[in-house]
Amino acid sequence: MSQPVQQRILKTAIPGPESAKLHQRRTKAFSESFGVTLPVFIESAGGGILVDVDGNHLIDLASGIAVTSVGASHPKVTEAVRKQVERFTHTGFLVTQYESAVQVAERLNALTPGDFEKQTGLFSTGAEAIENVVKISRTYTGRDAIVVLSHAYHGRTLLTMTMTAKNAPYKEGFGPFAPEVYRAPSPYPYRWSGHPDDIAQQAFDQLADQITTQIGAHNVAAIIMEPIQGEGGVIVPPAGYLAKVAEFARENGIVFVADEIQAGLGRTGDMFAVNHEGVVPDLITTAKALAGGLPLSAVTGRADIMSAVPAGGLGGTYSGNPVACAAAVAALDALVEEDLPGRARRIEAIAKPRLQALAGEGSHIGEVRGRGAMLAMEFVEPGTKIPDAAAAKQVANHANSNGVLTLTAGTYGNVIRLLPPLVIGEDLLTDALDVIEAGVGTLA
Ligand code: PLZ
Repeated sequence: MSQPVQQRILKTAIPGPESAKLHQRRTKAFSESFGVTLPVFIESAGGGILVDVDGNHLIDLASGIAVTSVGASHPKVTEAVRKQVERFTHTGFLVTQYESAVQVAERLNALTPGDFEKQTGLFSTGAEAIENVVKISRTYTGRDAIVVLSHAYHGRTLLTMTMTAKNAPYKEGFGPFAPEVYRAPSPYPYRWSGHPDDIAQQAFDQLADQITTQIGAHNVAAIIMEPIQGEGGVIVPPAGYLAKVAEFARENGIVFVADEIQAGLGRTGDMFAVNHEGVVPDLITTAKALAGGLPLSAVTGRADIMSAVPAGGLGGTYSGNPVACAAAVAALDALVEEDLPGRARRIEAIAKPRLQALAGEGSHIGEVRGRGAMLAMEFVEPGTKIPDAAAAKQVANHANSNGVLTLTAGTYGNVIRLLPPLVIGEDLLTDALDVIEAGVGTLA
């Protein structure tokens, strides 16, 4: 099927009657413990558009949480998937092998920063990649402790929710949590005071002090951080912070891991977010954009670390599923051939100034931040830095009901994120920004 018309079209209220009917069935049949941003049901999607069952064309500023960077139906991806499902859907890479898994590994080894020998392991979800990066780092170092940051998001499994910072809804009632996970303060330039250089130094000093005096550097297996914290509110660390941490890790035999599951693979305007700062992690986790919408995740990095676990120690029934691998080869090719990091930079060039124009004196928008197509606005009570989650919700609701799908985020729930597919057309993006501007205009 060809891509839907790349235009915002509203035929009914959002959600429309057909979506409402399906949602009623959902409410009865499907666990109510899963949230939903906008209770519409989708019939087709591609480029920057989602078409719902009422025929509305919604502009997609969510990408299914930073997944469909190449769009939800990139012709190369759908063709690769179609061909692969006709050949076979599964063998189990632990049982018998196929070339596409090797191709994905080769591509990731080449695309990730660092001119040393690299290897990759494939899994299915982001949380699984994080779980495995912990197993790998512990085996390699013979140490237990894992250091993460405040505002971090790493997943919903027992270990990864332990590593995630925010209590509700991710952790509330789900304890006891996994042991040996320690949390250092994340530098949050908007909410910390002082020059960014001082904030970087201060945050680093606190992390180093905590590791040295409370944990013992010789007990730390890995420091794991998002180079831009996504769910936490698109928090960009001050320049120099990541490099200081990477250096400290190197000096102390600690594996330095960048969780690029949300920020990686072109979204921030470079292939990896760490590249903006020239930081080379020992290991990088990827997922989301990796397979153009199919579930696939990876851990990539130094070959000696990646093969530290004895054969048989890593894997899973579906790890590196062949349909997902075929999709990933196509999606990674599209990412490079269509210069999607360049498209992300173009999105930033168009969107950031428009959003910044809405901030300023007396505004509900305290800060506009982010890189590439990973942008955000933080809402506060005017003239203060008091988080205003209601304002963010009001603007998001306005956008959603006018056919622009937006996501909220942030430890305080007061951030609106823009995570459009990198292939979104400029007219669509401009139209979406007009709607957001009108939404901000509804705030008293
Ligand atoms: N690491 C940096 O952003 C997933 C979570 C959505 P999974 N973020 C979206 C939700 O509410 O469940 C994420 C991430 C970073 C790890 C993960 C986890 O990836 O594929 O959701 O397991």
